[in-house]
Amino acid sequence: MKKVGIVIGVASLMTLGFGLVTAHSANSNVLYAQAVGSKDSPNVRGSMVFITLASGDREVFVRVAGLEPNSGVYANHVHFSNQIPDASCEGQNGEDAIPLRNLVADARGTAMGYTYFAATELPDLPTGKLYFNVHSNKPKPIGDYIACGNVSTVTSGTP
Ligand SMILES: [Cu+2]
Repeated sequence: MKKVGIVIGVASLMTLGFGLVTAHSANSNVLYAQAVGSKDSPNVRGSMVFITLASGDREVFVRVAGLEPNSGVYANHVHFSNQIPDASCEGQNGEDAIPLRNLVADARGTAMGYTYFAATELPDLPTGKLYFNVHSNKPKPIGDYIACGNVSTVTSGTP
């Protein structure tokens, strides 16, 4: 079972040290991932939208479907690697992660999540590739991934 390293808190994020830091721009920036189910969970699917506002604050919206109805709480993260530039769903090789608010499956097996980071809480993002994982909640609270989507970027606004 792949071990997942989870970064909790800003201090940890900062000590992991992104020399790879980009300055805030006046543009808003949108990251997006469409997650598809793993081999063992082909029905799970979802979307993740990660918005950086012009202020530098960030909002993350997640919707996941295809979970077992009322099946509890699911961890979900944006994964990356400080060691390699090309972390991906296929590799599941992003040992670092930005934790998002837990998802809770409803009676239809759907879950929605919203996570907010003030600019000071999450001032910088890694420059390497990112992917979005939804994790199984069994046999342990944060298990193997059950759905994943590689993250792509859309930039808008006046340069
Ligand atoms: Cu994770």
